[in-house]
Amino acid sequence: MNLRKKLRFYVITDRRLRNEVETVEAALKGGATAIQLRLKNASTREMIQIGNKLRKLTAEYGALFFVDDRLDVALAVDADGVQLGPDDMPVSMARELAPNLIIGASVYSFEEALRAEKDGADYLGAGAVFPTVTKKDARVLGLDGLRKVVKSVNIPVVAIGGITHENVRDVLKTGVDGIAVISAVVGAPDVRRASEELKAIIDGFFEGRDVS
Ligand code: TZP
Ligand code: MG
Repeated sequence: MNLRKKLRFYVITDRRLRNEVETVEAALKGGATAIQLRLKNASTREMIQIGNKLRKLTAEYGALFFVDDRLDVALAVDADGVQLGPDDMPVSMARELAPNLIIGASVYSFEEALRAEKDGADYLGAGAVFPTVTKKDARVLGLDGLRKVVKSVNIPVVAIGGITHENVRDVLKTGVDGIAVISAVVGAPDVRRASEELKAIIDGFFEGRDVS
């Protein structure tokens, strides 16, 4: 499995915008290569129920499946990986408990990026690239900050935060391996179509056919 390639187009759920299962099915039809269940303030039982459904769907489409914050839920639903931020279980501990899971670290600064790589993360979710209403407390890295992170680590980097169809090419030019989005896809009137359009830009860029 080529992790860098599988991280190219990463869609994260947000029930403030749309139901998880409906979102994920449409995003997968539109070409998402990775999906993350991000569910704040839900019961563990509900996370597992939804996680099982998303695991089945992502397997059908050959996409990776990650669970945000919760190693226990990731293991319970047989996800491919878990996404851990600065307030979650430390990466090194998760690695010991779940040696076969892909571990993504959410980083909001250059220093956090270096530390997460040293701690053994498999990839970084780095952001916020641009200010975003989806996660108001996220520090803004900017394109220059993102470029610096990409240059300084050897593990794959997925950019997140305020990425849209309009600015995605600028983000890709920093050298990231993938793009993670919530609003641009989950908040779009037609999730499948928004996914297809974003996927075409991303694939076009990586295949050297960027027309902008
Ligand atoms: N982490 C950093 S920014 C962000 C997360 C979860 C929100 C991304 O959402 P959007 O709507 O694509 O800006
Ligand atoms: Mg988190």
